Amino acid sequence: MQSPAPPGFRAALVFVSQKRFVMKMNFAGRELDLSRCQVMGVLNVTPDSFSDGGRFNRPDAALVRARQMVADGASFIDIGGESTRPGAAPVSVQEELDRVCPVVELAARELDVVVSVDTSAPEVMAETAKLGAGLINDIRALQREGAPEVVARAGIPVCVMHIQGEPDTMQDRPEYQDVCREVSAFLEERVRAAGLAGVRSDRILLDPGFGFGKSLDHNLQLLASLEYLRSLGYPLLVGVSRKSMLGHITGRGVNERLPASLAAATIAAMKGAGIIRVHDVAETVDAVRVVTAVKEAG
Ligand code: 8Y4
Repeated sequence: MQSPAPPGFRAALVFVSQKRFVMKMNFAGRELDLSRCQVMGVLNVTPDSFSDGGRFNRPDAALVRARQMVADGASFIDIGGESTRPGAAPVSVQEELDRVCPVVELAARELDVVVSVDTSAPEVMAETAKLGAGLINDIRALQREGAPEVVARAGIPVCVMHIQGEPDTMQDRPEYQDVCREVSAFLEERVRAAGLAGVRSDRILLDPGFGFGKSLDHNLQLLASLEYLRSLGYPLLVGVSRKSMLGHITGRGVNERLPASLAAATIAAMKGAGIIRVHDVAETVDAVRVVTAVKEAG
């Protein structure tokens, strides 16, 4: 059975039959239907990401990787210049701009894809929006001073992700009374802040933030209850690819987690995620196509 149309998304909901609706969102001129699950490829542009032996300069090497992900079926490329791994050195805004901007500009100009920018810095949001970015992906949920206003002015969608604490210490002792309710309440509060700054409600995506201040049990409860978060009325973005929750379940190292990642992506797609953020685009696109085919038969 198809789920009922979520509330709060009236403008962009188009019913195509009694049973089915499409949830369209406009990303800097590219319209995508998020009622069919889309795949977002991860493109890190931290200095260790492209040791290319001098064959390409760094932005060109990143573009080669991005082009392959588009050929593999990605609708989004998520470009990030800040490592959020615990213990990673903080990155200055200027350094982040220097890493991210050349790749955003190239990808937006050269590729048929929505360029997403993984950043919490309002300066990076503003600059990359000018260069053609179609989505801001903020793991800190627009909590930096001025971020909601910048996103409102840029006029592009934003993904608001739940995080408990700061990346450096978030995994020390994550604690919740009721993780689903608390994640949901946090996201609703951040949606409210975005709305007060002028961000339109048809430009908001939500993300439970798997692994961001959560134990294995917290992550599992959230994935099991993804429909509950969807009932807030916004499309969901989900990132589980290769994450340590999958390592805890399977006992596998980070480079042996593709089957587990595909299982988790399949579950998220079945439970209504609009976008899945992954490292392995081609494989995930196949998994998601199976989910979409089954949904459209039902
Ligand atoms: C191996 C490699 C294992 C990387 C884990 C990881 C999310 C996100 C990240 C997410 C949204 C990551 C930027 C963490 N995760 N953005 N970003 N949602 N919206 N770790 O879940 O991939 S980085």
